[in-house]
Amino acid sequence: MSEFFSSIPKINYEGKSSKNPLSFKFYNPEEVIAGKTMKEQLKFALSWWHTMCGEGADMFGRGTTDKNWNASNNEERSANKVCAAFEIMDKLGIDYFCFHDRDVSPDYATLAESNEKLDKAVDVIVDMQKKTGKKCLWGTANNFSHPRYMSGAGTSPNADVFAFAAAQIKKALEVTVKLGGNGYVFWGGREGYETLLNTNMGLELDNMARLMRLAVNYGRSIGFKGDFYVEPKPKEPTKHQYDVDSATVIGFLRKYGLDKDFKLNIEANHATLAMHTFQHELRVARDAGMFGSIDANQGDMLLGWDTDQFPTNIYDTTLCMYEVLKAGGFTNGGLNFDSKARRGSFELADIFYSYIAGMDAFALGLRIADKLITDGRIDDFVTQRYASWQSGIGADVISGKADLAALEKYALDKGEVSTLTSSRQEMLEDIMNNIMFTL
Ligand code: XLS
Ligand code: CA
Ligand code: CA
Repeated sequence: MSEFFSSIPKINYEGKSSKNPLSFKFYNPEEVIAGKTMKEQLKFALSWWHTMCGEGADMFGRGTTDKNWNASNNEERSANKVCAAFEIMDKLGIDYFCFHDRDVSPDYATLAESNEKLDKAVDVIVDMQKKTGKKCLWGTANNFSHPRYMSGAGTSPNADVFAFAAAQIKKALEVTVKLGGNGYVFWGGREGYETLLNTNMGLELDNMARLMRLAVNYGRSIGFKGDFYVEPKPKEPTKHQYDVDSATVIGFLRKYGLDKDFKLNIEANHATLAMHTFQHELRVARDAGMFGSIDANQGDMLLGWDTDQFPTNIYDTTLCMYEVLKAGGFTNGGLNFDSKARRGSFELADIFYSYIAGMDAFALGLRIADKLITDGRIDDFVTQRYASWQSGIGADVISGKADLAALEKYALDKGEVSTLTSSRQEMLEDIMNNIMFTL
């Protein structure tokens, strides 16, 4: 197999004092943090679309990076892409990957031909998996790029479009199972609307749930035992996307009885677009018992779109890993880099610098999150802040013993709330900084 990145060596952990840009400063795969190796805690995955396909095009200009992988036609490109992806994973020590069907192999003239060519590319992946032991984190179908999906896939007004989406999902599920994937993602790229003047919202939502139920039934029938995920996102490309945020998605899944099969795949930048913090979205999922997987990237607070930048913000990675540790860690899910190097970072070596930055940012976040938890000051503060629910009237409310009349009597007898305590936000932020910067 030819090497695509001959100037890049295997990336090793060299510790925080290293000045070698092609080394990890904080990610030490075999080091145990919070009871598991960093590799097991973080479960890093390469995303096929941005890493292997994204050439840096935006609406004002074409791509700046060549991702043709020395191929002379589409089939060869798909096969070479597999080799390049496995070389990246090998050099960075990444064990997992995730993909859309059309990242692995593009659309051809007919669905039958697309399926046939996809099978060929998947065979190359299977072969590489056998040689390397790399695993599939999740698969998905691209039900948003083809013009037929202009008004959605599962929520299209056109039943033929729904049928094509279903066919693509069936095939993507088969491929995911073949690759041993433990996850299957629904991201509702165009599942939403631009104006209610032309939209039957009730029917569209019912149909989306129908499509998901069909996917669950078929997936289970072919031996898929992993988790289905919904990835919330509020906008872009559609003005109003149905899967706005975690809370909305959880309500949807419960309404349609899909909550036993589905969990959430939370993306940092989508949280930003939904006007939430990344931690908020993770907490909502965790509290509902539906935390599944993570698309790790960051947005830009000054830009209102999905910039998919490699994560370097340590506050975000820390609070993310705090939620992951509190959720008991990943099970079927993991942490994939739904991120791309900036358009100006156009050299192939930038793929490595980007992943190193992202992996180190999450490794550092994991280290600090573990310290936040073992330090205990923040958790103790929260426990203390809610202490009034442990006994007396608080405990009576929780047990259901206190009705409205009992609460009224309690309030009348007391005359006024006796002790209000400060929320101490600034003190807690200072504790967090203290823990972060004395690591
Ligand atoms: C796009 C989404 C997409 C999903 C998978 O905004 O993040 O990349 O992760 O379809
Ligand atoms: Ca994503
Ligand atoms: Ca994204």
